[in-house]
Amino acid sequence: MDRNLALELVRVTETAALACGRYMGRGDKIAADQAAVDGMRQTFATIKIRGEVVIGEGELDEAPMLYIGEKIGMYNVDDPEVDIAVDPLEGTNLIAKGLPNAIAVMAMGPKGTLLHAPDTYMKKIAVGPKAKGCIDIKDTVENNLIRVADACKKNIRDLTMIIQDRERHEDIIKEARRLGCRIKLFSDGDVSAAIATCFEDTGIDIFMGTGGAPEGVLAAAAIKCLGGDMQGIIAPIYEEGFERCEELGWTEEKRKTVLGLDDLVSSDDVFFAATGVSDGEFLQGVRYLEDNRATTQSVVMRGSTGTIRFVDAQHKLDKNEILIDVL
Ligand code: VTB
Ligand code: MG
Ligand code: MG
Repeated sequence: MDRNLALELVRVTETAALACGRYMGRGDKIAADQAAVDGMRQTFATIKIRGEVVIGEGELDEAPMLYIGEKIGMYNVDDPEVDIAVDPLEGTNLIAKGLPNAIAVMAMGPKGTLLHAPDTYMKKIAVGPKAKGCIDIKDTVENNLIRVADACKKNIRDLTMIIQDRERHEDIIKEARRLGCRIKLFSDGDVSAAIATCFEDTGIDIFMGTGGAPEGVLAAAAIKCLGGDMQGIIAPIYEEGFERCEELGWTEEKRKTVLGLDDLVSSDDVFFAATGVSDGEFLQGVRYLEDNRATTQSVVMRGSTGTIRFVDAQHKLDKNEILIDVL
């Protein structure tokens, strides 16, 4: 895939972020999400790809745009065939309440390389490059923390775990506390939490817990580019999740499989892009300025070369056709 697609993808997440950033703190997560979807979809239409959404906003009947199976891009015969994973607004509750870490996010890989994860939950563990090869999702919290601490040349009490504040994580949290590990609880948004393990200045060493399976594939794309490590297990919680799994062929037997980084994202030639909507662990949120301007901060990554770019942009909202339309 052409390396210059990286900049095209930044435009996609920037537009989504600019569109939904307006909804910060307004208590309307549905309107915020819709704005992000509209912004993202319009920008996709300008990109030279033959894309198929494999991780999207849902099935066609529940999501009219960016639904799973939707064909997106300019679709010229010479354009590369790609899998697309999107979450136009990851953290709809966060933006509705004006809380940190909401992002607009997407990943792209050659056709057939992004896991078609069912729309249910995934048990996950992730670490940064230093602890690559040291995680085992089937092993105890204690053994994982011992190995990660070792790899990071730290004591467990110097490690920081990030984990979503949910009752389902009670056992992990209890165990991490018993071992003296520092813990950062977050309310929503586990894509940015998982990726934060790979940026040293976040101070976060390990991510554990059960969150969205689609979010797991998005995080894996970034972690692959950043040289970190991740494992997942498809783990429905509610009845409907179990039903969805059966429908999609994720039988009880298949759900026992430990999905490694290469199962989640099978090609190195993967792209990942995210733009901050609210301020977060590694991205600043959207700012709206005087004179119809706004700023965004994004990160774009390319797996094949391992290049990570942070892109600070200033946008003139009344000069860009798509922005005029979605804002
Ligand atoms: C997860 C997580 C997401 O919502 O899907 C979570 O991956 C849902 O968990 O990042 P609950 O059902 O316990 O709320 C997010 O946090 C935000 O979409
Ligand atoms: Mg979403
Ligand atoms: Mg989400």
